[in-house]
Amino acid sequence: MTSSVVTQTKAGAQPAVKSHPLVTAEVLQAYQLSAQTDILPFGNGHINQTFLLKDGDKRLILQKINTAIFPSAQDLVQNALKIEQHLLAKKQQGLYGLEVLRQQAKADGSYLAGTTQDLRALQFIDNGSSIEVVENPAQAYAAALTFGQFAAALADFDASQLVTVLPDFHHLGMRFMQLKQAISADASGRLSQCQQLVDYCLAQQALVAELEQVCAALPLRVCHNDTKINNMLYSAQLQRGIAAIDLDTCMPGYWLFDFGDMVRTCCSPEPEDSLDTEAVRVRPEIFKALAEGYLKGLAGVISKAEKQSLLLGAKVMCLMIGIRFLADHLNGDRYFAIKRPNHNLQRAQNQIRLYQDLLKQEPTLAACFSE
Ligand code: ADP
Ligand code: GN1
Ligand code: MG
Repeated sequence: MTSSVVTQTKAGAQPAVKSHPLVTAEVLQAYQLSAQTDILPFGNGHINQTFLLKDGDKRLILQKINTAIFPSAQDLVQNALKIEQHLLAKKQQGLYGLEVLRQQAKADGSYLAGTTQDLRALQFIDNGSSIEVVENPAQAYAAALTFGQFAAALADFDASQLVTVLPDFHHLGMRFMQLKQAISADASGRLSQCQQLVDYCLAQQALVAELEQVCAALPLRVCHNDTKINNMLYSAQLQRGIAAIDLDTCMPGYWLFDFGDMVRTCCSPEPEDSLDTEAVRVRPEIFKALAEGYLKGLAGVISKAEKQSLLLGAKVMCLMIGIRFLADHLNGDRYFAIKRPNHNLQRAQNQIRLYQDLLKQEPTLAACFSE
């Protein structure tokens, strides 16, 4: 079993440097940081590039937004500011106990920096820890409670204020279409290497209709849409959640997606790219703790139909990310950052294995939602 990787956000995992091609003197100055600032590559995100900036006691998170994926950095910041304002108001009324992720303005009051205006800063949330693998049910409960409380606080937020930055992000039918396009193009000549996995995925398309039918009866909600375990922060000793972070994908959706992504990233004892696929499985005690934590966070807000849809969300999210990794492998790794050859294929194999174990355990896991 792989032990969890803790990124104590007080210190970066990689050595600090004093200069970086992206973090120029102008950028530091714009955010009122000195030329002595330490720059540390930070976190394990697949899309954006994240740095921790340390200037004496001052700390900021700086991110280069991947504009190949998020074409408008401005839209991301505007969405995040609206969510921030809503959560801060809730906090003031004593209705939200978590830290609020806050965008950091530059000295001139605007938010974006850099020659291509794709850098943005976030206030550093102190004493937070993020992990890659959940170790026990208490950690799973805390993560799900955090995302549940975040969703509950946004239940009365007017989602039409948000720009849909990634249309059809969790549209399973569209993800199958993208996989089929990648198969037809076979742009990197990799199809023959993974034909079996491709065939298996294509045989799962019945889930598209099932999902559409279930969603038709559910309310549209403001969703986080990327509730993987490293997109929340724990307290230093991992006893409780302190914040939901990485709000770039906050858009209208269904809560089953957010629950599903938690199952996807918490239930396995292995990280999503582990090569030990034999060890990839759904730990039922973690699943149960996620269900309890999420339902607690959403108590009084979540409907019976939504509650009954959560297990489907787990299947959909494991399958969907498997398909996305596989399509990206076939396309030549154009979307998700990779650290080794065949990384996306390995991620796909891992996540499909998790999906298969979910199918196997479905009847017993369903008991978590029966009252
Ligand atoms: P990406 O979009 O690339 O996934 P994230 O916004 O998730 O980037 O940030 C990457 C990591 O940086 C997180 O997993 C977390 O460990 C850390 N992090 C991000 N924002 C903050 C913050 N405001 N305070 C403390 N740590 C943060
Ligand atoms: C990406 O940015 P990050 O690493 O938090 C991706 C998610 C995937 C996840 C898989 C905008 O999340 O949808 O589920 O990788 N984000 C985007 O680990 O595509
Ligand atoms: Mg992230």
